[in-house]
Amino acid sequence: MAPLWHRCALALLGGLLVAGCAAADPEHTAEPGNSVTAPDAPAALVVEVRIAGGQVTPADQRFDAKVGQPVEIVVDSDAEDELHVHAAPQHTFAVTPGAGQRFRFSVDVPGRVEVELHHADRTVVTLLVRA
Ligand SMILES: [Cu+2]
Repeated sequence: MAPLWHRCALALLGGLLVAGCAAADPEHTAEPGNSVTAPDAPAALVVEVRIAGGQVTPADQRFDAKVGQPVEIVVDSDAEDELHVHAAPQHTFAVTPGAGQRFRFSVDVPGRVEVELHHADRTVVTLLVRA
């Protein structure tokens, strides 16, 4: 009786362990939420942009970035505008009045990438993207 109980417990334990491992894998690979699967993918570059009373900050601030690095533009605005990322492919985001609007993208091609506000007619950020 004891050996039988022992075997069942082991099988149960083994089953739990296998289930645990199987469940952990897809969770892990889906974690970053983008197509970059390199284990040492760089952390997101976060840039805060403020539009208030027709004034825009920053003004053409330079940042270094890497190909595939997530870039997040966080916008506080009192006006509607259009955020335009001059990358290939380009990205256009609609800015509305409000705080903490998050626009996320990554750049696939190395080079200079200007991020503009079309209505304010300002370049807020230039990304220097390296391979
Ligand atoms: Cu533009």
